[in-house]
Amino acid sequence: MKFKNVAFIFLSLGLFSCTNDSSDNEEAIDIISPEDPGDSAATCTDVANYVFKEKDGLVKIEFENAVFDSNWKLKEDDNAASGKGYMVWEGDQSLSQPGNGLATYAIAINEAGTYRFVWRSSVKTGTSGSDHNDTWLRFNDVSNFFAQKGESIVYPADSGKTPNPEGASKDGWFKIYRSGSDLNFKWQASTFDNNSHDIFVTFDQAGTYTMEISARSSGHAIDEFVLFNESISLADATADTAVQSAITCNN
Ligand SMILES: [Ca+2]
Repeated sequence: MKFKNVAFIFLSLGLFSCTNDSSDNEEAIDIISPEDPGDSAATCTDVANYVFKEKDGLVKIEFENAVFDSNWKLKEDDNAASGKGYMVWEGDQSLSQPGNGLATYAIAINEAGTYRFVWRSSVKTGTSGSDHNDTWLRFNDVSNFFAQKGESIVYPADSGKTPNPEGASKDGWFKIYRSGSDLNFKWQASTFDNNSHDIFVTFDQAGTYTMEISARSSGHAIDEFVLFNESISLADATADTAVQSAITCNN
């Protein structure tokens, strides 16, 4: 009974604190999160207002948690996909022109630094691992968006930085591909044709940044993605047990 009473006191203090915050700031922040359901009466219901919160050097987001063009289709036919399912582009291919089928994610970074980007994707059209295997990605408001393999560092074409990768790149966008004959969902994000470079983003200060994706290959299916800093391994960041980022509302 004593423990229950103590818990009740803390809960009460927490609610009192939230109430004060709300009255001090008209833009009260609503929270939904698997680990912190927050006030059940104030959840973020409009995906257009989602802001994903980095915690302990990790951002982990279900790809389907964004506003999409109607040619991006939500599919629930693959049990290997997490969350509500995965998105697959069923519109025209846009192999040389990024910006079609655009979707954005607002990401709140608390711990500045360089984060590696990886997504979990699959090939849903054809039987080749080198076709229908890529989508465009851009971070246009960060201090650095680059790809690296050993000593080799490349920047998106038209970003004002060089060198640029071999293969498609334009207007600050990288073509992000997966490779290999295994077409099922797996964690991989590479750019630079036939010379797979890993993808990195540097956030030089805390703040909310915009990640953009746009359609390139039809049949490329994406389930989720992560951004993680040097404090976390790729294995830990992409583990099923890694917690999805908490979501707040931007209004
Ligand atoms: Ca998903």
